[in-house]
Amino acid sequence: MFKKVLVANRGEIAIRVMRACRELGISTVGVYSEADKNALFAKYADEAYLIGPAPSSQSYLNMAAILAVSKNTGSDAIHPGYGFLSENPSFAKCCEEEGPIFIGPPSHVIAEMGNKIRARHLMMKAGVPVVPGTKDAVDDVDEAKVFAENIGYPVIIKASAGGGGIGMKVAHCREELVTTFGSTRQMAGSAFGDSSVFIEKYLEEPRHIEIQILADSYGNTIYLSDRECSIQRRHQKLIEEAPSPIMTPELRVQMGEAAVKVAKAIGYVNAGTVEFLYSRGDFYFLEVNTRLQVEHGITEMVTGIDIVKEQLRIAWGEKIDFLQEDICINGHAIECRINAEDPLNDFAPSPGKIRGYRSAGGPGVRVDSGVHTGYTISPYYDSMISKLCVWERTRDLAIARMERALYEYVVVGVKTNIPFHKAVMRNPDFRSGDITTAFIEDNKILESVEEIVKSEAEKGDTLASAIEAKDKKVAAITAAVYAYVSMAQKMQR
Ligand code: MV4
Repeated sequence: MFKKVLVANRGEIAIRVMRACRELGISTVGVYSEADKNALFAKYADEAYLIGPAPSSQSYLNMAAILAVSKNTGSDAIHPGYGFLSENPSFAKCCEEEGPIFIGPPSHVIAEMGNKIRARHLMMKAGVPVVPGTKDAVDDVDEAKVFAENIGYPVIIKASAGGGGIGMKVAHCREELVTTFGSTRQMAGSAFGDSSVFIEKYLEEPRHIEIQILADSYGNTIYLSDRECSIQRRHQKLIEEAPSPIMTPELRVQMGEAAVKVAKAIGYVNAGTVEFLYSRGDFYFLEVNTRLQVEHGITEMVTGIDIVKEQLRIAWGEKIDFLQEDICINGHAIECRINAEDPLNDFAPSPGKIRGYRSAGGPGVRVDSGVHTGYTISPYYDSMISKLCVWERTRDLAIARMERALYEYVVVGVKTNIPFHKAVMRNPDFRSGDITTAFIEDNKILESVEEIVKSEAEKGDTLASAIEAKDKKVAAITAAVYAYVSMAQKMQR
């Protein structure tokens, strides 16, 4: 097994990867920006090095600096986590050419899946259902009109180099198509240096269901659980669950086998995710995420497989030591992403110092976090401060457990989206499993969040005045004490 792994990431995911390394007896190298000098992950690493100023372009995306640390520390491999360099084919290629081993798929797979037109071609060839759409790039607006009017509006125009919701626009009629077609191409050109776009039938209110896969270098490819990721806002997922409330044993096999077909068709190795849209009983291939995903933990909870350890073993050249039939889905897991943001102010980021912090715990609760009391959330990075995951035998029990955990979770000093999650857990549509990607817009969820925030604010008035007290030390202690005391807060229904 590797002796030393460099983790080219920050925050909770850096810690998650280092935990797996530690359990496997691998020593860890952290890299951090000036803004993260005091961050927990940099302390957690066996050794850690400054790689540049706070902006990601100069630190977490700085390939030369990261490769230099790798070389100087004698690291055998690099784990990129998610975001940053995780889906950058040039970085993976650099690693392939100069060693250390890149813990992820081969660079050509990352590149091919980054090209959505190419990905669609490969899927069609492999016999995997794709959304009805153009086979190739559409270069002029007349061609776009012909296609759209054949298949019927609404249609969606997608940049071939886009993905994850970036570089796509919907057109509901001819007039909209004409303007949108030009603007999407233009945007794609300037954002990705590739203006090619393709067009698909736009599926309204689909569900977003994805399949976690693992593939080793010996042709063994296995699907783990599916995940329902429909509760998102502007392509930022907020809540995920495994399995999807609509999943049946038959559909799981169908989608799982489609995902394995996808992986085999492209020569996939390591952990990956195949995203599908599900609408009215049918599912369609969307894209492949060639990285470890934020929400991998819920799949770990329902399968018992440690996905990060599997990534390390596969990259080291080991065979997957279990079979498809060994995988069974046990119970139900839900993840709430805890973000430092204000759900009542358009989810605006709320950076600053955490004055009091106590995360949830107890049976069936997993918290992956990179923060603590006294930690300052930097405005330079995304606002996620932790992932709260719960497991229980059934979906109803898991929802009750999540609600309980959310009431235990205390963050003082910055605004968080915890009240949003509380509102969703008691929302009747969520509870019945009736969720689509339009959930947040459709559901008057924000009114319910407002109510929760208001009633908690009344209780917290004394706290607020303490926090604002001039004596910072007194304020911090008060906040920390409050964090503990509020554990005793009764859950309101
Ligand atoms: C779509 C779609 C409807 N019809 N394609 C957004 C993210 C990217 N992976 C693909 N996306 C979509 N593609 C067709 N033909 C709706 C979305 C979409 C979406 C997908 C998954 C999760 C959330 C979403 C939110 C809005 C739109």
